Amino acid sequence: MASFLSNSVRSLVRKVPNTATAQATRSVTTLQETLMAQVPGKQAELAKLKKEHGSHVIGEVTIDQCIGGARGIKAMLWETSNLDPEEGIRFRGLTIPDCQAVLPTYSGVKGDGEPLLESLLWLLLTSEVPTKEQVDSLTAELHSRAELPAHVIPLLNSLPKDMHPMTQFSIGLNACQTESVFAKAYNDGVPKTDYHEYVLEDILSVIAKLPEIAAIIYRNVYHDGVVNKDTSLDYSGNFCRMLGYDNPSFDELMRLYLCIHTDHEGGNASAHTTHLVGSTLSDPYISYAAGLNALAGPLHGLANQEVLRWIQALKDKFDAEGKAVNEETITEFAWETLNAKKVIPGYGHAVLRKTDPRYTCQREFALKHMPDDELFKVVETIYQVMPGILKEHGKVANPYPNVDSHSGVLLWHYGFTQYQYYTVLFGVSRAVGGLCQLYWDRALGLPLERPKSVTPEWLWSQVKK
Ligand code: CMX
Repeated sequence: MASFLSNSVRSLVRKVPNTATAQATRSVTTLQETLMAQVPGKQAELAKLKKEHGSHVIGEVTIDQCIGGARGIKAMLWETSNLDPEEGIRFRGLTIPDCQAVLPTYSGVKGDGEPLLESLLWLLLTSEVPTKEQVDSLTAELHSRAELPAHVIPLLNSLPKDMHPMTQFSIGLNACQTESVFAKAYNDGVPKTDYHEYVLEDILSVIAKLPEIAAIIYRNVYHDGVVNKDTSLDYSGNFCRMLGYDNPSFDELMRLYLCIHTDHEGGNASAHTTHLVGSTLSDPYISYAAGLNALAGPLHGLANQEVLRWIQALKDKFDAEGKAVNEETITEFAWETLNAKKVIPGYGHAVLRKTDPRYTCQREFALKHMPDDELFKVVETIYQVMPGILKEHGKVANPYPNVDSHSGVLLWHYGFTQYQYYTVLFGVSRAVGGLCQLYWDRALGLPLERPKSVTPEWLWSQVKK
């Protein structure tokens, strides 16, 4: 692919790794080759749709939707995944169980263990199920791109330990922007039709660099600041070692965790922000850093830390009162939360109307790996009572649990109890969905996003008509 790039930018593009793995996989069709072959057809297909059916009406907008956070308005093209209210997420048409059945795993045997994050990255970018060899070549490529610019580690080390890990994460990624190949290519005046080639370089580099940024923050805030890598492992396994965890079962959890948090169609705040900021031709580094800031809100990704905080507060209260945590006390605590006009973290969803399949697969992981865990049993009991409570409360459109309701408990089981950090793990994963779409945004030449806003006076004028 480097042959497409201008001379001044080519010098910035990383070299193909000269490792045994890379050499062994030279005969494998690479990710870049796969994409370059797909782009012309996809461009032509979209151009035809726009030309022949551009004026076809696909929805209407009510005043409720206009003042209600644009719920349900179909106004964004998203290639990589689709979210059905009843069925949940499909990644390029595959459900989570489908992915678990067909995507390459660490052992190399499909269905034996969780899919590798690299498998999902390949699937989301290309819509093709990769071979194990292709996945291995992508692992080697990501490892070869992982080095952080020299100024980033001292910067991260200088941040106050009590700064929220998500703020540190966003700062760390923004600071890596010095490496952006796309930003330099844009300055050099490359034609619009070539943007996607440079954006792909950045996307792979951002995804490659995030685990070390995340691990430095974790080790600085909670441990000794030392980060040890093991690049003989896959992306997730190496990330676990960098965090300081060396347990094959935890590696499997991380693989599952990183896969299921990648993408949730385009309307969620982190994906949408990445897409919006990227549409101004900001490069992938700062576009995804913006997405991380959206993920850091308690109604979105921060809910995973809030769930653990809620459960700990519940346990503290009833321990102090000498009461057990059971259906009765959970119900009492839930009503206290609701009556205080606060949300039950980990429950509800803007699109889903059933239990989130990302919750279900985490529950299955818990049943397999930690059926007797005390906190897992608490989460199970909450699941028994909470939908009924929320239905009785009467406001919530979806009384069922979402992904954030279960993730923290699994981490806690392995001694990963620093829940203020949990959203960073979500952020490592969400990069894959948001950035794979960003590749297609530029490959398909999608324009600046700029919806029309209206004033309250204009809305009144419409009603009075
Ligand atoms: N607890 C209490 N009230 C809730 C609630 C919950 N878990 N979920 C929704 N509600 C309330 C809303 O605040 C809203 O109240 P108002 O009418 O007073 O504003 C009402 O019920 C209707 O909301 P909704 O249509 O059901 O849900 P929204 O699409 O507006 O919001 C979400 C979706 C996720 C923000 C909301 O369900 C929520 O706040 N959940 C708790 C936080 C959470 O778990 N977020 C993570 C979501 C997944 C993710 O992005 O990571």
